[in-house]
Amino acid sequence: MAKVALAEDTIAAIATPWGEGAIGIVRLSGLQATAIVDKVFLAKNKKPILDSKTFSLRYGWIAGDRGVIVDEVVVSLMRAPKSYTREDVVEINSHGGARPLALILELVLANGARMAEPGEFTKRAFLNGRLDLAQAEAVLDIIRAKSDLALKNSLSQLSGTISRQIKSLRKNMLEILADMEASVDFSEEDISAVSLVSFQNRLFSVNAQLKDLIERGFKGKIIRDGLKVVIFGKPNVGKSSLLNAILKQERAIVTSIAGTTRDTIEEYINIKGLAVQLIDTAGMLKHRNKIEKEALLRTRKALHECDLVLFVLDGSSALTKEDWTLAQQIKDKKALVVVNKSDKKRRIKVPAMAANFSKPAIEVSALKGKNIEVLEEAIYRTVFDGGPFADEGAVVSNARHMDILKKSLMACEAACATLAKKLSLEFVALDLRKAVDGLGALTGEVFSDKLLDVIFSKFCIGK
Ligand SMILES: Nc1nc2c(ncn2[C@@H]2O[C@H](COP(=O)(O)OP(=O)(O)OP(=O)(O)O)[C@@H](O)[C@H]2O)c(=O)[nH]1
Ligand SMILES: [Mg+2]
Repeated sequence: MAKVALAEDTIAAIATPWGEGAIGIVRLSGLQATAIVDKVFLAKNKKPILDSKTFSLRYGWIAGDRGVIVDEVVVSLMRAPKSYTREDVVEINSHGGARPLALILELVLANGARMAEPGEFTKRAFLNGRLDLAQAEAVLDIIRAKSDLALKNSLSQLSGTISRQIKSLRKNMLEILADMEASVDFSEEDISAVSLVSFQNRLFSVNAQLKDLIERGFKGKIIRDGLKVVIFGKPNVGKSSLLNAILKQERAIVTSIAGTTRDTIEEYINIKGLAVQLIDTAGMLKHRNKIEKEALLRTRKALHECDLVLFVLDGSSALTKEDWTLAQQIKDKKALVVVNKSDKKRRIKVPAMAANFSKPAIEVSALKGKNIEVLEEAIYRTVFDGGPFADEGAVVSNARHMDILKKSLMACEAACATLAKKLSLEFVALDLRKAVDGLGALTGEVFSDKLLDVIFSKFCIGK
């Protein structure tokens, strides 16, 4: 990537959320950051920020026209290049109210700063080479993390784990490309069969690495967005009771009347750091009125969108035709069979249920709260069956990154197919080049203004 010259203008924005808070921050970045702040800041020790050391704090006041005090503040300075943006960054820490912050921002804008665009501080960090694109996107994922696992994954991405894997894979591909392009100058006869096999093996290895990244990316999506789990089963088997038992609160209405639950009920829980969305559904098979018709539609939609189904059976009575009909609807989904009401006399056996539906089965009592932790562990394991997350390193969790990986894999597979057809290496190289450029856009080794706009417009102003 070409070295980008530092931007000429100095940007400013309120960096803290709108509303009341203990502290609010107006942040500036750019060549004029210190000079602009000096125009509005009265330091208690009367020394200008311009002369301050980097990583220092100054106490004083922000003053507007004719020296009218706007707020009492602490100003911090981080000089280029050791700052978030690699430019001079000054942060004015004021009281966290909407008025002081707005007035301070107005003052710095009136004195030469420009209002920052969404994500412009992070964009500058990227353009100035402090972060690559995947790392810059991790900043947004950290802010939006819904669970500890998501946070951990994004922090790892920020530290460059994903970028290193992608860059090394791309370097590998560039070497293959260079060797292919060098061979293009030779006639077909001069390229030995041995070297063709070697190209083939090298491409296979690249393909395998891309596939592995994509497969692990499925976990990444769940880490990032949470696991959507639907509680499904015929009326009265204890679906709502199970929801309540997992939540440890009487959230859903439970009665002995079949068809109690109509609307889907959605709640979040945290299982070992994983965000899990639990959805209780209506269990009727046929509707008798408009409400039940809508209830059925909602159940179907939830089933379609979920990552995992808890298929609940009443363990105290024999299986019925209804159970089998519902089982048909989830045969292609990832699911756990939950044999409920284990506190009553058992009429069905857990291993037989696992065999019947070809899914793992667990026995619980929602009423007595028995075996609920075992069920939670099983839910967790459907995502992390290989063991705890810590052993797995960072996984690709960003939708843009996944899309690039999938397209790169398609291009690499096309390169393999072209090679297998014994077409000229020139054509193979053409396919491979597509994959290389795609991966470059993931980390930002290759980028366009349009791509940066798409990425950074999702950030908040001030980040
Ligand atoms: N003994 C026993 N009874 C249970 C258990 N779980 C649920 N029940 C009872 O079964 C009945 C139905 O429970 P719900 O949780 O409402 O069942 P549901 O599957 O949500 O039913 P619908 O909403 O009608 O589809 C209630 O009387 C519960 O008290 C259990 O583990 N043991
Ligand atoms: Mg219910």
